[in-house]
Amino acid sequence: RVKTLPAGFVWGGATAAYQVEGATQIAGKGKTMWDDYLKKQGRFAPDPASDFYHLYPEDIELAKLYGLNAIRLSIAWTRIFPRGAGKPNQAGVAYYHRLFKCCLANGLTPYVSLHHFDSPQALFETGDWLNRNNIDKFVAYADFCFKEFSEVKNWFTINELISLAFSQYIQGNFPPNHRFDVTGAIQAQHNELLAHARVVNLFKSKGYSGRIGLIHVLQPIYPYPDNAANRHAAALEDAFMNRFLLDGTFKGAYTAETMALINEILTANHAKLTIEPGDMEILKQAATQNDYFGLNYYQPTFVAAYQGESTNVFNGTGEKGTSAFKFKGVAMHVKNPTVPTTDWDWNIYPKGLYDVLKRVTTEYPNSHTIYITENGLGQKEQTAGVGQLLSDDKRIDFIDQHVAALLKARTEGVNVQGYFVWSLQDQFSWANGYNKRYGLFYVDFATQAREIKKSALWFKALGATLKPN
Ligand code: BGP
Repeated sequence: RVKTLPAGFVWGGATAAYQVEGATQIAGKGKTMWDDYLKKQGRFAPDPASDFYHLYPEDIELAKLYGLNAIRLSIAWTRIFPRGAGKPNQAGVAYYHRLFKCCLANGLTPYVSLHHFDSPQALFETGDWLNRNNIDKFVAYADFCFKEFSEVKNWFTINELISLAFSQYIQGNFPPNHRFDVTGAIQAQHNELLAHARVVNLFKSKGYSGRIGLIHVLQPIYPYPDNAANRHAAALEDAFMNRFLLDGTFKGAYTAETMALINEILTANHAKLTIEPGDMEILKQAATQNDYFGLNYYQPTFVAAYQGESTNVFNGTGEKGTSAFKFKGVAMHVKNPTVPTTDWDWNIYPKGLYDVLKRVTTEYPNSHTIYITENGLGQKEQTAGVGQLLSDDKRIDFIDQHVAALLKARTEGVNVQGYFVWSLQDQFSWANGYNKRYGLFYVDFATQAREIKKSALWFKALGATLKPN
């Protein structure tokens, strides 16, 4: 399908600190909200992950060798401020300087997030994003990073605001594991938006050099079958999963139509959202100041109307067909039999990427410059053996179809400037553990040996078509 990439296109691989670094107990690092939780859960541990803390030179070398020109990284807040605030930990600061230096020396532009699901345990205990004092701490941490890491020119505040809010308070598969705590989920969305907006406003008012934005995962919600009741259910779920955050980010206001849908959900669930005086001014000020927009896309959801009690079953093991989701007064997820799914019941639907790109461009002009900051296929894989190439044709097909969809949107005027595959190398998955692999490079987690997958060769071949702008 895809034969060439546009001149100047950003062609990268994505990582997140906690999912790749390992080394969670060394060099003064503080605990995140995951350390004690994963220990107690006993399913899998955050160490060694992909031991990127030590092996980053090798992974960056591979990325360069296989045609990438950019890399998504995140800074672990607790390497810099072990308890979220206070005195910076110099060993952590030095580590990220070394890491960024290595990226730049190898021709990989670092795109760096400040928060990728890894809130400090000390702040998590006081309410995480639900405690507004923690927003002040995030702003101080961001300011420190902007000043300290001036070699970074591309920043993102928070990764996937909805995934945190939804997984923590609705689905219950991230700590603190609340289920259908609708008040928690909507308040977390609003507070995360505030945190993002305050950091953008600070970045601009202090005149830091470089670009700043945030990352949303967009999940188009389609009625299935298509009828009036299901269309309304789709509008409700869309408001909760996408529209509230897009409005807050790029309009700096929740429109009356959005709030009508949100209020319908809040009423059905006896929930409430608190907006304090001054909040909307902060969002408004930031809405026109985002330099770019990181868009993650994996899959759409097909929904039907649902008025019964809320229930959900999360497929965290890759046993096809085990997931279920029903949200009172919102929608239930249904299977569209014409759409293939992964073993984790994720719909494979490249047109959804085209649809969300068209949507944001039409409805949110302030999202003017877009990067696909995550997209990829998770599956179980086994080593092909020494000197052998691991065949991952399904992944190649998946990426190929999605890059084709984004290039189609681009020819129709959507300003997409780059694509980061999730993920650069295999890493563990937050709620699924080590057997859901996404990488261009296979990681043997026992020996930490890297192996080349066929998708890396495909990536390299396309990277070779890149001409500078
Ligand atoms: C996104 C996250 C990533 C990554 C990815 C794949 O939501 O930003 O950190 O984990 O999804 O999801 P999963 O690991 O659940 O398959």
